[in-house]
Amino acid sequence: MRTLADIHWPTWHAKDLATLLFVVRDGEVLLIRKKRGLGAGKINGPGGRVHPGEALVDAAVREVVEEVCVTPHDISECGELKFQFVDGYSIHVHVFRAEGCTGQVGETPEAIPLWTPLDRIPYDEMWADDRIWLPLMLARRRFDGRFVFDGDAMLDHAIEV
Ligand code: 6OG
Repeated sequence: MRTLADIHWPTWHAKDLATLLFVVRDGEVLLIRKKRGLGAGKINGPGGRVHPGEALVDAAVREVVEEVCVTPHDISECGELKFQFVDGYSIHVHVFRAEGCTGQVGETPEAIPLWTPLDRIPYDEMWADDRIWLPLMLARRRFDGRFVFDGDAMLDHAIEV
């Protein structure tokens, strides 16, 4: 399994369901340096796995509170990302955007918060897929992306906007 065509997408089900939530405020976006879990060391948005029975948006908010200590508000879902790894792991990520948050960001055992100017997003330190869809999220364009990864390497992708 190396390409999108090797996967039967209509019946594809991810092993894990997860979220990412980006607070976008005053020309900046709230990113994190992830300290543990999948993608540790990379810069990403706050997010993580959805608990059984939990609503996606509730999971997205919970993860931001847990990882960087602020509570996002005015939230909208802006896209979906389906990742298949060649080792058999798969994860389906729902991406949200928030127009603001309350509280003050703080570092936690999971993440270092990084308020980042929108014209200085550090794509070189992020997952390879981010530069494909993150600009769409910032432009409020809905997306549905599918990706094949081998570890950190993106082997194939497609995105519908
Ligand atoms: P925890 O290990 O923290 O949940 N995630 C990805 N994010 C991006 N941008 N690209 C990827 O490409 C990703 N794969 C996973 C989703 C995993 C967190 O990592 C995100 C979750 O927020 C492969 O429980």
